[in-house]
Amino acid sequence: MRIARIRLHWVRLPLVTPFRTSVYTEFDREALLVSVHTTDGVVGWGECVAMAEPVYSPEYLEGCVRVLRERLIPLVERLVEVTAENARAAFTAVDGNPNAKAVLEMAILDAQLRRKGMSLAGYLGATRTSVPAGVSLGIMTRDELREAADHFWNREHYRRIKLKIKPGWDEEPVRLVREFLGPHAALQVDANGAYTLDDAGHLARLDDCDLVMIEQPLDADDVDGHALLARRLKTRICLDEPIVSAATAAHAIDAGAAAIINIKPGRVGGYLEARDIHDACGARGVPVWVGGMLETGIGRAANVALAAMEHFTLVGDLSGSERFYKQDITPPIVVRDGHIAVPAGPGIGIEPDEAALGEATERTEWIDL
Ligand code: OSB
Ligand code: MG
Repeated sequence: MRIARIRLHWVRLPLVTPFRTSVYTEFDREALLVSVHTTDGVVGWGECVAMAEPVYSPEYLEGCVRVLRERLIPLVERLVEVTAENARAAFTAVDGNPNAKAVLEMAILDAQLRRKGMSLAGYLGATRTSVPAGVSLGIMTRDELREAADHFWNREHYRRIKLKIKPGWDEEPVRLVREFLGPHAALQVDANGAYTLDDAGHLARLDDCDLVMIEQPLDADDVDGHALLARRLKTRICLDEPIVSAATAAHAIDAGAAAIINIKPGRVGGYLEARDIHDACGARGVPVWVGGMLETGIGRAANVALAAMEHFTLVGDLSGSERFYKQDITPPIVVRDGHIAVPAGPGIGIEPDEAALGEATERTEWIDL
């Protein structure tokens, strides 16, 4: 496969409601889509999930653009045969920057699979034909929370609810939603690193709420702290931010810091590394789930394919398009009976809707190879 041109698309999608975590509030999703155009006329799509500002990880959108333009695209240009596997190997010459690597690897992989007529799920060896939907609810008022829980649980039949928590917004909303949903609903929380080890006693108060997990209670750097905290909690700890590779996942598990791993392809440098983390966790008997980054239909479709793999036994942050967007840039991802169908078409199995993409696009840039 050879690539003739690559196009960067800056898009902005207003969120149906602001999304608030312990560290930031998002009103619009600013995303970067990358399309690779092969010499034989195939187009592959990727979505960069870095945020506009470095709030969740050190990467941010314009930094990704610069790394893509100046480092990663030139590396692809030098490949004799362009494949996702070869691009991944070439990208090791660049330190860090997983979101930038992931979007280009994804677009190349999509083109490569479309040329072969193979689906991403098929390529990953995934066998499920649908995956359960899960929703991540930001920090909001009690009334809004009750309404959101009612909407996603009772009306949309989502299979799992995740609450963003922080000091001052933890035990009360968790008990409120637990009571509202009943004892058997899959409920979990994500602190995005908002606590310290001194909060262990306080966090132990959540132990009787039967949470599926607590995600990233402590700072991303503090793997040792999570291992200590794990001994003081009954609730299982899941790591998100610090897991950047199969090696870091294995280390965190072996150190007793994580009983569960959240896999986000962007955070780990692409779907190939995501697959390796899945395999490493599976070998250790550690369940995994697919995390979300407020993806458009492009990123969500690919994440649904990933979630169809064997060891993704916990429900992911996989919601329908309408959870975040009034108008997605693809035909909408739909939740039916609490599940999302795994795309069966070639590549990621979905393409942007031209009119919707045009509407959301602020500018584009062509790069000739
Ligand atoms: O920690 O999982 C997180 C969004 C942005 C940054 C970090 C996180 C999230 C989410 C989004 O929780 C969930 C989703 O996309 O459905
Ligand atoms: Mg998280």
